[in-house]
Amino acid sequence: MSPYLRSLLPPLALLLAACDQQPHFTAAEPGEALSAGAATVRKFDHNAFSQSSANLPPSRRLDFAVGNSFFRNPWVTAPATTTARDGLGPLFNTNACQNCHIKDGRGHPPAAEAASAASMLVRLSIPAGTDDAERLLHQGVVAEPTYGTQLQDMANPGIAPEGKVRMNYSRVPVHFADGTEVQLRKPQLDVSQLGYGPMHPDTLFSARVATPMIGLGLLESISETDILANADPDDSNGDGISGRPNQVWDRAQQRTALGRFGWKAGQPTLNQQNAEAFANDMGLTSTLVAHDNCTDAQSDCLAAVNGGVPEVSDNILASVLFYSRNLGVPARRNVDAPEVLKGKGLFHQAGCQQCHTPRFTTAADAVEPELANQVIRPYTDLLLHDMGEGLADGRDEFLATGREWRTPPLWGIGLTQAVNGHTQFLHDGRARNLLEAILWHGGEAEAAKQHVLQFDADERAALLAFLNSL
Ligand code: HEC
Ligand code: HEC
Ligand SMILES: [Ca+2]
Ligand SMILES: [Ca+2]
Ligand SMILES: [Ca+2]
Repeated sequence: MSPYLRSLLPPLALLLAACDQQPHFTAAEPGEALSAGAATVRKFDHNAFSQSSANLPPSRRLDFAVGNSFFRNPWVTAPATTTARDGLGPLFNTNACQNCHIKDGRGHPPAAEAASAASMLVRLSIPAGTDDAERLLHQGVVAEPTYGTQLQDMANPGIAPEGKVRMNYSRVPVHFADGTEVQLRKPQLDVSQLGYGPMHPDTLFSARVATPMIGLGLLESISETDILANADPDDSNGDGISGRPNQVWDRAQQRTALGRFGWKAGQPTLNQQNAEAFANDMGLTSTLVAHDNCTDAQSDCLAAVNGGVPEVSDNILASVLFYSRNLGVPARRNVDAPEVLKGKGLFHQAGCQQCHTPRFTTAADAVEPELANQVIRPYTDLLLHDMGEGLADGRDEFLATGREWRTPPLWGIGLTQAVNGHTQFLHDGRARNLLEAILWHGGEAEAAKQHVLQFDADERAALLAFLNSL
């Protein structure tokens, strides 16, 4: 190396160090502990996710309680004396919303000895053909001809359940720069005991655990403009992160709309998400989703008695909507602890906030007055990202490709153990803790993961302390 070049080196190193200068947090921002603004609740035990928004006036708490009862209590097979909540099935996954959204928190993959997959469901479809444009527009997928768009592993007496779902795992080692090894578990879905004969040979499967129910009305109240402002479909700023909105069918509006809910943002509104859950997960019709989940090939299912038309009245659907919009988000803990602040700095240094957007202000014309104009900290952009081959399900859903997933919100994630008694994360619950969840990141998030792989033990602990404070 020439003396001239060598003389340049120290300043160059300094310059690089300056470029590398990352946000360093010495104190929490004002209000930072209030993840959901005025809706933030102060409960941190196993009921932390089951509280109504703190700013809900007492006059509206009764509506919340009524919605809660339809979310929590089991639905029954028709005909029954409890006509308000009959019509379960013929095919279903479980008999209550809360059996999957356990304690209003998240589901988990089935244990080896489980009778049904309960809080995890399996979506089905087949690759689209040239004449499938209409189906893709309205359903986002082409249904498997016999089993439809979802596998129901339970059924009423006399009806065949569609099959049985298992998860098998193999090990994938990952190494940190300091030599520490982590063994990830890679899931392999196993569907057996098919009730209606063989599936289409090209069937695509997507296993998904139930998501936490907190703060959903606030996510619904972020303006479309604010979400689209973070989209960068062609990565025009060259940071390796694209972020695309999903565009899905809105049944009520009869038009395409921005997708916000579900692991691939396949649903535009909470009401539609809820109505689809009633229909697909529990076999319950509503005016919004008036059809059963039986396919033309399932004659026993089609012939079964129903629980009224519709089975879920508009009143019940409205009260479940009110409930699902108003579950408060718990306040953060230890926002000023030095380790948490250090972890927050590392979160930004690794680039996690490029997708896990820390902050939004909800729209003035929100769906409910309590949800309007709130400064919220959900840690999601609600956009789709290519997360690499490791996480890919290979199954498109509207505009989302088989490698894309919606950034999930991280608020409340540190209370998963307290609420659900486990720490299984990602769309199919494959990660057994937060660190494993990060190590599965690839694709657009590959650089962020590579950053974390360079962290030493103290830095890893600080990053996790930050995530656990959310
Ligand atoms: C069999 C399990 C199961 C049942 C029963 C169930 N859900 Fe879900 N729920 C899920 C899964 C899995 C997802 C993610 C869906 C996806 O990615 O496509 C989800 C997603 C949701 C979401 C979107 C949350 C988000 O963060 O985007 C809402 C809202 C929801 N469910 C409401 C309900 C309601 C209301 C009921 C009862 C009528 C219900 N669910 C019943 C499993 C279930
Ligand atoms: C390119 C966008 C992107 C970046 C960058 C990114 N994430 Fe994620 N993150 C996602 C998506 C998308 C998922 C859901 C993937 C799945 O379930 O298959 C996810 C899932 C997670 C989960 C699990 C959430 C849950 O509810 O199961 C955690 C925890 C997480 N990310 C933390 C981080 C941290 C920490 C970083 C920085 C080191 C980071 N992420 C960087 C997009 C991103
Ligand atoms: Ca029914
Ligand atoms: Ca089915
Ligand atoms: Ca970009």
